[in-house]
Amino acid sequence: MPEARQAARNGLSDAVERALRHLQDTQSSDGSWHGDYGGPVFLLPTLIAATHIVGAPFDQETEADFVRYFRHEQNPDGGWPLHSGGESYVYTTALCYVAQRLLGIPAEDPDLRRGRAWLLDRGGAASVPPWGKFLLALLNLYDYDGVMPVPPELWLLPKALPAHPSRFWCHSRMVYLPMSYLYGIRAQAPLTPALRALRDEIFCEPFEGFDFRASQTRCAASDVYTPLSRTYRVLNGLLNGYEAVAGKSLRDRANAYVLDQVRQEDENTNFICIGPINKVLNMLCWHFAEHGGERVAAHRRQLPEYLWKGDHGTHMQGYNSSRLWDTAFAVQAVCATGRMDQARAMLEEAHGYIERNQVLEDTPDRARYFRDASKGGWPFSNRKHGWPISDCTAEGLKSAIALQAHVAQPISAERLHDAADLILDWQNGDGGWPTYEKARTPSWMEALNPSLVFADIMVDHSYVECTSACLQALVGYRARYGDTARAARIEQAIERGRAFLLKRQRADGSWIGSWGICFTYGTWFAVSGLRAVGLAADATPIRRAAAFLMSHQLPDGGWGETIESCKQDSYVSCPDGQVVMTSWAVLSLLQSDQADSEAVRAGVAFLRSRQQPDGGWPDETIAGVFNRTCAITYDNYRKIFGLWALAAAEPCMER
Ligand code: LAN
Repeated sequence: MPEARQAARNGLSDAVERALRHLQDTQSSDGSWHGDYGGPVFLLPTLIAATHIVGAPFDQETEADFVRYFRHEQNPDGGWPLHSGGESYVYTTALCYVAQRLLGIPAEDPDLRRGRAWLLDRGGAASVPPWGKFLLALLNLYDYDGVMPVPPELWLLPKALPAHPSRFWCHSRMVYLPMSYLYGIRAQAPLTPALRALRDEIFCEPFEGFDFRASQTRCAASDVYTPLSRTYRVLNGLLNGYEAVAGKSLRDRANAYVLDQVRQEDENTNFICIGPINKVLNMLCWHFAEHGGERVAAHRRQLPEYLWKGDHGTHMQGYNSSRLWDTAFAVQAVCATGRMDQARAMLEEAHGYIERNQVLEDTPDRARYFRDASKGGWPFSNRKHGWPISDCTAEGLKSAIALQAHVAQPISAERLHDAADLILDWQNGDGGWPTYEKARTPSWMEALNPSLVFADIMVDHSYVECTSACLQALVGYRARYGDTARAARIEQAIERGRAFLLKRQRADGSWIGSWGICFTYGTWFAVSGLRAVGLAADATPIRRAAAFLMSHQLPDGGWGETIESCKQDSYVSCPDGQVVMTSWAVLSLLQSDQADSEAVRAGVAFLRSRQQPDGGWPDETIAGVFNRTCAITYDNYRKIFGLWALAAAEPCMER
């Protein structure tokens, strides 16, 4: 055996064992892995604003820990970033400033002074992007004249219109829903001395007499990623015209319609809601509609689902955990080690979590509430949340199949058939898979994105990651249940999905990722998907992918990308290798004809050099992203993908 290979091999199985044990040691009692799902900084101040309006503060200890979080996230320039570690935004600076004031920090506090100076230098509240202005209006810190109109009546338009709100990507739809109600009733907190003081602090001009209407579409350059389209500007003019003449009876009807939709979303999700923003806004709807009452209380009871107490304070997470997703990956990483017997107890527990958290029924009256089928799907977090997702369903199905022979009570074939059916139904016309729902409107509807801060929020496009995961799941399902009634549909779906992935490969051999940073993530998914559907390790697309990855390997043997890759649409390296991205790159190369290469050996050596005595890996740059601009933390990725990459490399190194 050549010396280099021998060196690479030495101790590798010990590293795998240690990583495996670390995974085992950190498994939660419910069989899943729990970790921080933070990162976005705009969530906590939104929550604090809402609880202030509702008049339901947190206990003192928690509030002090919120402040600790804000202090930790503040940038040296005084501002607050959109996501941990990012550059300062006017949006988050205004919101974090206001939230801390509401928590009782005085305006003269030196950190708040710095924050205020940064904000006022960039135009103050008038330069806050639309969602921020909306929140300020709720707090009575902005006039509704300065808020881009979101009339609830749009929900009453003919459903066949491509711009009907029911056709938006579900996350935008579910945020727009409560927003349109709150806008429709011009919901506003009563003006208190504390709020009056804030009006003097966050504006560059006196609040009284300020031309709010003219400020509607104003936004600081630091915050703009997707400028308002001309189409939206025209639409915004029309909506303002409509607002001037809107009649009471239609408004009342629209409000009642919207509130019923809000009610159904709350009930479908056990008051967790699809995401953190609509969670908070739905709670506010009930505060204003029912002046408190049982629904507000039910919302408050579920708030802890979203909170995470970390080393640097307590914050609001981007979802009510990533448990199902992480558990499905953890299972696959363990299976890659081949040490099923040794890991039997851990796998049994993990399987239990996956089994208990499959969604077993559709939501009630689902057509009326614009919901696709859910039965058989898996969510990202837990069953209580209730919204199944294409790739979470795929990863759930893959891991359930992988564990069938290793657990006492495997999930029934019926339930796996349901999952396969759902995956088949979700495939988009272009052959790819969306996140939650089959695309309901053409891609050009992105022109109606009013957020300025995010991209790709209007349409549930087809994604490389979702497509790859669904293809892998269908291939696994076909191998296990080849002769079911769906066989022909599966063949066709696989063919179309494969064509989609091939078409999305870029000239440089990479694929862009949308939910992880960035090209290493997208390329890992695409390579795994294409290999699963039958491409050979030396097929041209796989070779091109390998060449792409190898061209970005860092001198330390690792790979690392920053969120700038997502924003700029081209590879932007970190100075040093990162464990998660290195793992994705190694896992991709291992599936190519470069499995036995210096690049892989150096990647594995990098991973081993970073492994800690307990078998885990230290914290590093954020690996997750959404809507191109906002990073989100996947706490468990280091230990899961680190293990997976080492385990997958083990047999190659031993050849
Ligand atoms: C998520 C979390 C999970 C993620 C994956 C399953 C990993 C992905 O493969 C598909 C997309 C999905 C479901 C996803 C979409 C966008 C979400 C919901 C998030 C990143 C978590 C938070 C984010 C949500 C939009 C944040 C709220 C902010 C708004 C702009 C509404």
